[in-house]
Amino acid sequence: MPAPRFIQSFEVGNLQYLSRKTHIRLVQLIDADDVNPDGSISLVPPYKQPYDFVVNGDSRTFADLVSEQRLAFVAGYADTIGPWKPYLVKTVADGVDRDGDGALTINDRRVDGSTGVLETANDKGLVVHTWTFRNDSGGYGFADPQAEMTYYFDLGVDGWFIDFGDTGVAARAASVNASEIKHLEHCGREHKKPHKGRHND
Ligand SMILES: [Ca+2]
Repeated sequence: MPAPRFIQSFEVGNLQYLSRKTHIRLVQLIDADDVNPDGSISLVPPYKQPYDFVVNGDSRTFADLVSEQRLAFVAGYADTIGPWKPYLVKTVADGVDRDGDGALTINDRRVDGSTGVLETANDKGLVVHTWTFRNDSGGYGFADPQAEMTYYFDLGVDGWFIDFGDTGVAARAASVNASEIKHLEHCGREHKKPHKGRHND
């Protein structure tokens, strides 16, 4: 069985075009400039909008794409969304040194749980991959990279971008969803959610 393949883009128009040309799964990547202390998403060019929106004078931002209405729009041409992690989990910089190292970093942020984007995307039939998990770069709200990864799997993400695969495998095994993930991998994830008939060509 061939390995799963994905085509991903931070733009929209090319994915809409490809949705009429290929059965390969398409991923709408969703970027941002930064995350604000209150957990809201910071949108500053060139990380504010899909570049084809910039060119076309379309005012919609990356953050607009994760509203309930716009996730339905994305589900019309893509199988998967690939949002940056802070779109899925809200963390707040509240000045508490949670890891006790005497310094305030992103690791210390308070983890407030799901933003709801993951659940809404799933409701629209979209698979969710998020990024990027690394051993050598602190996570928002987590000092331990493996704990951060397990948290996202517990929440129900379907996949992630990771530069340290061994940690990812261990984090996945530790997730409360480990048995379900293993079952889905065994059975194939091609049609976790029914397609909506866009591949009729
Ligand atoms: Ca600290």
